[in-house]
Amino acid sequence: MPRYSINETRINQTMQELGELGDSPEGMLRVAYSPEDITGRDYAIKMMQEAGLETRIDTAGNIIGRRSGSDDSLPAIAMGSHTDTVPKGGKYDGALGVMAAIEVIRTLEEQGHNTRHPLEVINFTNEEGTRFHRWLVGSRSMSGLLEQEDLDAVDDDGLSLGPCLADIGGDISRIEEAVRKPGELAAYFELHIEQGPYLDRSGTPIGVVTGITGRAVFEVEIEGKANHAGTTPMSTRRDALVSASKLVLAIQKMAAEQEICRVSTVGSIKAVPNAVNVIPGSASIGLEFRDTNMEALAAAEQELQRITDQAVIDDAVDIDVIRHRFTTSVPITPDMQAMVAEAAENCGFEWESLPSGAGHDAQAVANIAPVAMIFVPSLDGISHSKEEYSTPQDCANGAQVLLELLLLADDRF
Ligand code: HGY
Ligand code: MN
Ligand code: MN
Repeated sequence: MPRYSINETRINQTMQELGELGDSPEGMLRVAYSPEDITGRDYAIKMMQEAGLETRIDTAGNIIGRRSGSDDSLPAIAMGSHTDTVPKGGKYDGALGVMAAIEVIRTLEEQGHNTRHPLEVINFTNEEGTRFHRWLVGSRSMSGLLEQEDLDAVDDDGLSLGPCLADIGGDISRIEEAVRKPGELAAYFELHIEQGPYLDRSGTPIGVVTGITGRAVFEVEIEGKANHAGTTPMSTRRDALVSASKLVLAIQKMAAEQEICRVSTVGSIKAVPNAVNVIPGSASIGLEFRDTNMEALAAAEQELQRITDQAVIDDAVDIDVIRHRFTTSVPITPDMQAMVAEAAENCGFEWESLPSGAGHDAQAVANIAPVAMIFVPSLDGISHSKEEYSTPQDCANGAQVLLELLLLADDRF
């Protein structure tokens, strides 16, 4: 039996309320640093303060709510996730981890339970990385993993990160002040929807995450020759979009058929001048590879270079491969996995172990603290879409296990 019970109605009410902020008929629009993102951030701050947390925003824009423990000389145990979404995303990705962490604090307050460790609820900024093609920006800032390219990044409209950070209370000129050293946090726990099909298919309510995937992001820019669509003979064309399209299929085959890495995705494609009567003079594709094995990602990068070199010869185009970012995969240690499993069992839930195909803030925080992740099912495995859904019961189950995990860690660390 769990020591305390979270309030199922309340956690689902806060999920409902947060889900209305930045919502649209096409899905959630809380893209990092946008006005919609700010509405979600303001709501999270309000909920943290109502739970009695002392809130602050660090120079990277991360929102941190803190609750004293009986021994404040101990490092804090942190829980959290992110409230920013992908464009037209879902209501549960990230949001559940932040709202559940707040629900845990509210339950401890109601029960008058004072933990030994101070506790922190963290809402990390820009986990998704849509706007500047750099993800986990808040959690990497806190974990000392930010790179110069992150600071120099500009969005598709040429806007830089600095002013966006200022909009949400951060300060790029002092961003290094957000860094926390190993030892400052005793542990970090993240509840998250699975975003894949396995728990939903098996009917298992709780996932014990064994590791978080690595990821390699690239942009490929192709230069051909713009020309008249009606008068240019097929044999003399240097069509950048045809070349890009062949690369799209070859990149999909790298995972689907050659099994070089677990998954490969081309998520964006652009043609210039994007006019039906002009042969595209240039084109670009945005792509990513994922695998828990970093050697597989290295092999995927090699194959990408090979097929683009071949395209230069076959299609008489010029090609530039831009390497945006490699994120290292992170194993969850066996003892942290065992503690999540024990928390699930104490709550009376079946659980199963599985890796995360999605990236998470926990994989950055692992650089400075022990981490563990709890998954709950995603209906039909759908995520990063307005169809994303987890049942109220699954949301409550996850929050319940998060509370139990926190109490186990407070006793033992
Ligand atoms: O893209 C991901 O894996 C995560 O949802 N940001
Ligand atoms: Mn997420
Ligand atoms: Mn996501």
